[in-house]
Amino acid sequence: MPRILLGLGGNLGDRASTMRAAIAGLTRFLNVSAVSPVYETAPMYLKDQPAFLNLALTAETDMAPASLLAAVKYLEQRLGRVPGVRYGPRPIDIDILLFGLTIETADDLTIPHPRMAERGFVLVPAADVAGDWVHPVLGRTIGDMLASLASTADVVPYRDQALAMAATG
Ligand code: PH2
Ligand code: MG
Ligand code: MG
Repeated sequence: MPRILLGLGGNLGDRASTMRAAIAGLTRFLNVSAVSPVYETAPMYLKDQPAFLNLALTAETDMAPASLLAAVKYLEQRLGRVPGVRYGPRPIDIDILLFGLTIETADDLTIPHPRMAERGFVLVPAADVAGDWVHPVLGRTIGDMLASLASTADVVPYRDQALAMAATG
């Protein structure tokens, strides 16, 4: 089965319980194989908003990328996400980062995720669960991309790991 890497983030509401509910929701249609620790991260791009919680997970699925995207969008909505400004605050964001060796460029879905290589909040947790995974476009591992970041000082382990991880059992 194809292996996928997802990035989760959120900065509105009860961030840890939303993260936990998101993991639980994903396990209903994906075979989740590894969940990273949770990190508290400074907002990128739009800096004047609350701090995020971020994590990454790997899973296996037979779904097609477009079906996976639809399922993930539905889950985001169910967890309270409403349309908002780009890069702005949201209770939950679930991004498809890598999908096996798939390279896809559609209007609503680009795989690999086009901005993952510049994001500490993506690469730090992703390296915990998929450090050796080679990005099919850049030809570099996640660990290697992480090592190229200027700083990851604003990505720190969240104080209460148990809160978010309880869902994975
Ligand atoms: N998501 C964004 C924009 N900025 N910053 C952090 N720290 N974490 C995020 O998940 C995040 C962000 C848009 O998806
Ligand atoms: Mg995103
Ligand atoms: Mg998204």
